[in-house]
Amino acid sequence: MEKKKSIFSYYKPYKKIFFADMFFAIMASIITLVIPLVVRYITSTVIYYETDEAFRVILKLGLMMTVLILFQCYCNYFIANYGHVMGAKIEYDMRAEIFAHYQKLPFSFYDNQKVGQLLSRITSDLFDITELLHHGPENVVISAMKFIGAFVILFTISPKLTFAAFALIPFMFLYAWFFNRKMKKAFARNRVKIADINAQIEDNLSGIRVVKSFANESVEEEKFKVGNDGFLAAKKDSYLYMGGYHSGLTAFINMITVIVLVAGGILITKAQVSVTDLVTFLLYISIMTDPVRTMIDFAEMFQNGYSGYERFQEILAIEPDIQDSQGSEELTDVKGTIDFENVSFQYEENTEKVLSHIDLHVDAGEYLALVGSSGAGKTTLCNLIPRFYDVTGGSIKVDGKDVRDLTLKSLRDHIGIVQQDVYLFVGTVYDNIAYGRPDATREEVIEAAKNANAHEFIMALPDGYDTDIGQRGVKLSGGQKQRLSIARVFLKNPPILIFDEATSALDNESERVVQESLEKLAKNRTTFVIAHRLSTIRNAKKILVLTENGIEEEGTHTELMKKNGIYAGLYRMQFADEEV
Ligand code: DGT
Ligand code: MG
Repeated sequence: MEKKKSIFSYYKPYKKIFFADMFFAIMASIITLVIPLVVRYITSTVIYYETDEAFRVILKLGLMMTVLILFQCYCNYFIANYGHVMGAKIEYDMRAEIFAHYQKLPFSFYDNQKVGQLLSRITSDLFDITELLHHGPENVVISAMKFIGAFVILFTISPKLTFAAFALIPFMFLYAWFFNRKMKKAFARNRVKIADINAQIEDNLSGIRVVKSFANESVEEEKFKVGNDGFLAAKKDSYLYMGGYHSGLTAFINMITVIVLVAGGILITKAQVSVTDLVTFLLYISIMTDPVRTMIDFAEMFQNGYSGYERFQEILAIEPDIQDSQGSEELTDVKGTIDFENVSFQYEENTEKVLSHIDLHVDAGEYLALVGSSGAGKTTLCNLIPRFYDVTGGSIKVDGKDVRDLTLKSLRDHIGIVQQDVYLFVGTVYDNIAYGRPDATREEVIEAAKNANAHEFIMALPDGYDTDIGQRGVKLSGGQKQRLSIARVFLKNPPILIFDEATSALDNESERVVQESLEKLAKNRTTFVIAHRLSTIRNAKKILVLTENGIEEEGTHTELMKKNGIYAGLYRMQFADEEV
């Protein structure tokens, strides 16, 4: 992947709009500077013309100013419309880039991240960045033009009065800088507080069923009050500084007016400036004080935008550690033999190994069951085959080829997994099954649902296959969700299958039906089945017993029962449970 991109590179596709934006910004500020000069020309020169002549000239000037103002209006319109659109387009590009990057990052990345924070990278951080990218250059140009322009024009009229007019500017700047910083810090605290509140609300609403089952509504309200109080306190703080900032700046501007009036008045009495000069100065006051405010805002915008950009780059700089290696080949014509050769695995450095020295050969088309106590590493072992994680020692081979030498897409296209925690997307039943193979026909989708013993319950839903299942499938039962996720894999129809507790949420009757279709589907496919209910795997050709020490027992049900070891113990225990 390319190294850190410069922030300017995002302007590249929009160079034309960018320069047009700058051009119109310059034009708009020039017109702002020119209008008072026209006024000055009228009050100093034109009014002394002959009446008719003066009338003509004033009308002409009025017309010219109207044209200028119309043009300025267009300039401002261009900046506000196309400038913002450019910002939005840059935001679009950046958002697409970071979203695509999220898709590439491996499981291990997401294990240690909070979804809320990753979300804010895409939303609020990007907004800050594009505000800076769009308004930043334009604000700098406009402010510099106005400030310097006003200074130069006034200085040529009267250096003394210019000094008086600009005397307060440094103090105004310091004052604005101080209050703005305080204010923005307070606003930043607000954002943190509101983020806390949002997180709390999200947590509460997702767990609302638990809250109610414990009748803990008042406890939740108490917890919420703490966050809500914190937010109120932070807001009060920010309004304190906001009040100081705005009222102070207005006072400064008014004070500058007073100073100009006083100094101008004195200079008029000494005949060093004219009334026209004084009027001109008064007209320029807002033009020269505006940039102070704008530049202070810009400093703030720059800070937010740039730190947002750095966070954005931080994410983009994370190389997905699981990606296609150089010269990786496509997996085609899959037979389905799988070999674990001395495989070891740990999730993170300096943690205990979850798997160590696993050796395992699975023939193509073999039906293999994995049993073992909770936490033994069954799910982990299966996750290594499609490279959700890479082994930390040894290697895994599919059809004799190391999985790390195959393209991820072709590898995963040939493996179907029903995961232990079912995840369904927002949408309809149909969409969720079709996710297994987006180009499938409706008949194929229904066929898959029938095989997963889901067709009947789907038809009983209000809109059948087009029923909306709610967020994460809340409108379905646990077993119904599981059957949809099985149907999804039936539809995908891959040569290698992994069922991780796929039927654990089903009643005996549905389990038997799904089990039958599973076994039908498993014919001629390499299949891994993880099951706690040992009755479901009695037919497996090979049963592996996984413990902390690795694979401790291996054989068919009959062999393992005869051996009278761990498996036999587990089996008898369940059998005894079922007797009761
Ligand atoms: P189960 O589903 O309860 O029957 O248990 P298994 O056998 O499927 O266990 P498994 O593979 O999910 O977990 C094995 C160990 O690895 C267990 O001590 C928890 C740990 N583990 C699982 N997933 C992660 C993970 O994403 N990150 C870290 N650091 N550890 C994990
Ligand atoms: Mg598991």
